[in-house]
Amino acid sequence: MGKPYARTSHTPSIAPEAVDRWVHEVCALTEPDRVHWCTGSDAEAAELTGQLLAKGEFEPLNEESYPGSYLYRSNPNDVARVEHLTFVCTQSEADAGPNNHWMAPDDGHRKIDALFQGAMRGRTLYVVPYCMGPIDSPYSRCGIEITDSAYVVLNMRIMTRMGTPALERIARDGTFVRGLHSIGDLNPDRRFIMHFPEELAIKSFGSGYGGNALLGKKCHALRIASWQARDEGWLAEHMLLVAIENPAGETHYVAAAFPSACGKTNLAMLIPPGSMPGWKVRTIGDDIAWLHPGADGRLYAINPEAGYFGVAPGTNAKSNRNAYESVSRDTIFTNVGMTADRTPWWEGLEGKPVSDWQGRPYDPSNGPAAHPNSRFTVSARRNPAWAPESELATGVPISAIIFGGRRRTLAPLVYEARNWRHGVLIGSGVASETTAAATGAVGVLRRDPMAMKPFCGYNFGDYWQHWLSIGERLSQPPRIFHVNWFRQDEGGKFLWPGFGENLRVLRWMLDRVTGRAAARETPIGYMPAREDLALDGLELSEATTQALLGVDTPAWRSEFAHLAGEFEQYGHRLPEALRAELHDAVRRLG
Ligand code: GTP
Ligand code: SPV
Ligand code: MN
Repeated sequence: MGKPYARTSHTPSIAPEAVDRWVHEVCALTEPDRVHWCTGSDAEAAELTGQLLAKGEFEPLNEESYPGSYLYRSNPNDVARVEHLTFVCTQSEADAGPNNHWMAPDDGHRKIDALFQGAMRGRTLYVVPYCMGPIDSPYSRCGIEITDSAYVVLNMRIMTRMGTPALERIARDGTFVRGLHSIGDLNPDRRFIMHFPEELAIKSFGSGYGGNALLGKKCHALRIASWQARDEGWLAEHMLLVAIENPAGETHYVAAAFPSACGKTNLAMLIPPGSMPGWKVRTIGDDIAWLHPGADGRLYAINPEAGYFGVAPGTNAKSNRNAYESVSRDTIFTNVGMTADRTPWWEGLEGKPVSDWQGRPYDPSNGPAAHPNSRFTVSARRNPAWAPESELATGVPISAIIFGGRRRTLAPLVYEARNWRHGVLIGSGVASETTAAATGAVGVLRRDPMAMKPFCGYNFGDYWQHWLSIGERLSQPPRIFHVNWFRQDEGGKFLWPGFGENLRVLRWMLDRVTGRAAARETPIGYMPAREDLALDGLELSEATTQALLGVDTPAWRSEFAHLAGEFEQYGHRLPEALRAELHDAVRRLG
C-alpha cells in the first residue's frame, strides 16, 4: 500500500511541490524501499559506482590505462532500442501519424502502470533532475527521470546537466518533463517505451539500454521535444553539430542528420586529413540538435546533451582519434569485450580479447567479442576537440544542414538542394540500411526521413509542414546538402575512404556557402564536378569517381515513384508544397 503524500526530511528544500507530489505518487505505485534525490556530486557517483562494483554489475577496468572506467554487461536480450515496443500515446491517432506506433493515452497508462505496480520493491528509487542544454540557455528544457537503476543514474550524470542546478532551474521554470523508468525484470514481453507528449510524460519499463532507459536522450530530447518544438516554433533533430575553421580562420557551423550508427559521432569528431593543413574541426554535439530561428533570420543550434553515448566497434586511433582518446578515462563501457589486462576491447582494435560482451571466454564461433551496438558513455569535456561554443546560451548560427544515409547504391557522394523547400524534400526522402542500433534485421533499406523515423513524436506530414514554415521564417537559411559515405562496389568494398577524408566534401559545401565553389546543375540538385572536389592523393579510379558523382536517371525515377507511394500514407497531412516539390523533381528527370 502506498503512503499518503507528505514531504519528508529527505526531500530537498528546493524541490517544488509538484515534483515532490509526483515522487510520492510514484512511490505509492512502485513501492521502493528507499528514495534517493540525486545531487550530481562526485561523492554520489562514487557511492553508486561502489554499489555496482559490489553487486558485480560493474567490472573494474585497468586502473592504470583506463582510470575511472567500468564495463557493464546488459542482459543479452536488452542491447538496442526496441522500435516495435515504442509508442506515442496521443488523444488522436492521426496526431501520432503512420510513422509511429500509437496507443490511446488511457490504454497506455493502464498497460504500463500495471507493470510498474510494486516494481521497485526491495530497490532504491532515484530521483534524477536533469537539464537538456546549458543551464542558463533560454532554449534548454528540464526533466526529471525517476529510475531504479544506478547504471542509468551514472549514465544520465554524464549525458546531461544532472543534479541540483537542474532542480533549481525546474523550480524557476515551473515545468518539467516527467520520465518514469524501471528496469523491471528485463522480460521482453514486459517491455514498453511510452510517450505522452500532451502530458509531457514518458514511461519506460523493462529495459536498461541507452535510448530506452536514458530518458533525457531520445525520449525527451527528440520525441517529446519535437512535439514541443512544433508548438513553439523550433526544431528538435537527430543531428550532430560541428564547428569547421578554415586556414584563414573563418568558422562555420554545420548540422548533420544521419540515421543511427551512420557516422554522426565520427563526423562530429573528424580529424582533418594530411592533405588539408590548417583546417580545424571542433565538436559541439554528436547526436541531437535543437534549432531555433534567430532575430537575424539565421538558424541557431544548441546541443541539449553533455556527453556521448557512442558506438564502440570501429573506433580506433586511426578512424576516430578524438573518440579514442576521449574514452581513455572516466568512461562507462557497455557490452564490449575485455583483454587479459582488463582493457576494454572491440572489433577494430589491436590486441586480443579474452572475454566477450556476455562475459564468456572469447570464442570467434560465438560471433564478435563486442556487441555490434556496444557503446561508450563519456563526458563531452573529455573530447580533445570539444568546442567551447557548446556552452553558449544563444547557440551557434548554422551555415549548412546535411542529410545522409547508408546506401550501397543510388545516392551519390554529395549533392546540394536548390533551396530550402527542395532541401525538405531531400530530407524527407532519406533512406538508409538498418543497423544494430535497433533490434531487428540489419542492412535492410528503409525510409528514414530526416533520420527521424524512430524519433519524431508526431505525424511526419505535420512535421514536414513545420520544416517548411521554419524555412519561411529564415531570411538567411542554411544551405541543405545530402551525402552518402557508404557507396559500395559489387564486392562490398566502400568506394569512398570516409572518416577524415569527408572533410574534402565539407570544404566544397562551405565554399558553396561562401560562393567560392562551382557546381553543375543535375536533375537531383547541384553537384561538384570532379575538379571541384580536392581529391588529390586519394587515387580514386575514373570509374569510382564516376560512380560517386554520377546520377543514374532511371534508378532515381523509381526512387521517386517509391517515395511518392510512401507520401500517400500521410493523406491530407502531406503538405501540398512537398507534393509539388516531388512533382518538380520527377519532371526534372525528364
Ligand atoms: P548513433 O550513436 O547510433 O546515432 O550513431 P552515429 O550516427 O553517431 O554513428 P557513428 O559515428 O558511431 O558510426 C557508426 C559506424 O559507422 C561505425 O562503425 C563507424 O566506424 C562507421 N562510419 C562512420 N563514418 C564512416 C565513414 O565515413 N565511412 C565508413 N565506411 N564508415 C563510417
Ligand atoms: C541511436 O540509436 O540513434 C543512438 C543510441 O544514438 S540510443 O541512445 O540508443 O538512441
Ligand atoms: Mn543517435
